[in-house]
Amino acid sequence: MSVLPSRLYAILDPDQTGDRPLAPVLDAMLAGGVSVLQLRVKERPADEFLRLALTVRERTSRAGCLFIVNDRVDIALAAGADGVHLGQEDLPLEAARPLVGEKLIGVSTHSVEQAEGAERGGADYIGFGPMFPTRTKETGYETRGLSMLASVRRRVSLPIVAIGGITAENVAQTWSSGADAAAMISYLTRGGDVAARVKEILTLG
Ligand code: TZP
Ligand code: MG
Repeated sequence: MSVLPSRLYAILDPDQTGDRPLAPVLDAMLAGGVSVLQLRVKERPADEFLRLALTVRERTSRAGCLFIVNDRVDIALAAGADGVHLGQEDLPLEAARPLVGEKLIGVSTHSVEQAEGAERGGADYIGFGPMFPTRTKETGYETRGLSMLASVRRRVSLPIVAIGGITAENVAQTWSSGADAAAMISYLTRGGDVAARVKEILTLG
C-alpha cells in the first residue's frame, strides 16, 4: 500500500482556523475521517510549535491518523511524529534522512526536475504545486496546473500530493491528473463545518 492512506492530505495551520483554537478544529478533522494530517506552523517560537505538535500527536495517535510535521525535523522528532515535510529551502533530504531514519519524508516540488530529484534522493512522497491560485500562502510560483501535474506523474513513481487552491470543485481533476492525494488547508478549515468538508472530499475520492 502507498505510504499515504487516503486521497485527502489534510493540513492544519493555526493561522487558518479563523477564530477557532486548534484543538476543536483538529478534532473535527479527525471526526470527519482524516487519516493523514500535517501540522503547519509559521512564525511561532519552537516551544509553541512543539506544544501544538504534542497535542496533535496525542489526538492523531488515538484516532489512528498519520501525523506529519511541516518544515522542522527537530519538532517532528521531539513530538514523535510519523514524518516530516520539507520545502526546497528546509533541511535537504540527504541531511534529514539520517536524522529521521524510517520516518516519512515528504518534499515540496514545483517542477518535473525537482520531483525527479526528490525521488532520486529517497523521499517517501512529494508535494507538487501550487496547482491553482491560493490565498493561503505567498508561494512565489506561478500556478502549475493539471498538465504539469500529469507530466510529473509520468516521470516519477513516488506518491504525489497536489497542493494549492484545491476545493471540492477541482479535487477530482487533481486525482485524475495523477495526484495520489490532494492537500487542503483553507477549504477544510475556513468553510464552516470542518467535519462535513472532510467527509465531502472523502466521499468524492
Ligand atoms: N504550498 C503550496 S500552496 C500552499 C502551500 C502550503 C497553500 C495551500 O493552501 P490552500 O488553502 O489549500 O490553497
Ligand atoms: Mg516548508
